Amino acid sequence: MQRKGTTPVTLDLFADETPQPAIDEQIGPQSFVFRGFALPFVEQLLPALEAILTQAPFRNMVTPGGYTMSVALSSCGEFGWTTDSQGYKYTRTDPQTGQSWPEMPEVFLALARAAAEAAGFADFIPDACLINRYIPGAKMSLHQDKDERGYQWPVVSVSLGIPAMFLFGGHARSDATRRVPLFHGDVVVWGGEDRLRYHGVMPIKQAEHPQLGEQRINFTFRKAR
Ligand code: MD6
Ligand code: FE
Repeated sequence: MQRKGTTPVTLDLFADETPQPAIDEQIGPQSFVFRGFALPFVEQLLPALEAILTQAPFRNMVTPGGYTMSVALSSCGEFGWTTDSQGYKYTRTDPQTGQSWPEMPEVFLALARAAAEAAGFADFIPDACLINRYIPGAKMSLHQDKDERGYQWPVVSVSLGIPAMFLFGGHARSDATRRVPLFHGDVVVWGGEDRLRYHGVMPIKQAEHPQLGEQRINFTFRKAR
């Protein structure tokens, strides 16, 4: 599927980076990578993110298995995703402060809605946005996003900052994975029959982004309830 207004491949001969593939990809029957889709929103996303983080700072949570995640997490929206020794769950309040999670900014909603629509899921209204910070070396093991109450809505994942190699697998952990490089501004949407596919992120390589420095920020929007 080619989105209207898709950027053609351009080679900037003056850029010192390897040119990034600017081509949208379909990575499953109901899964898409939209290159640079978030770029028009970035100028508004970053200050909104800063405001969220003053209320709900990044923290490294502990999984039920007792392992401290290398990815630091925060959340905004009606529900936030947390993990502790008891398990994974969505909560209305931040366990660290006892306060409600910060409200989801309009620009976050607008971006998630537009990306879901481009993937064929009209009228997506996420009630949870998980915010992840990856520093070089951080990774996310293969997993399914399955703590939501239903799976009729997609997951919308926005990448900002330094690049990552996203792994997109099948319905069994042992299924082959496809490697999808993700760059600043890219958005991945998976839903419908692909909603429960295993996915993960390979260890982040050392790099520096002009706006975000040595980090990758990822937003994943879901409908938790
Ligand atoms: C990504 N993140 O960072 C994809 N899932 O590109 C995830 O799949 C994810 O970062 C659950 C919890 C945190 C995550
Ligand atoms: Fe996930």
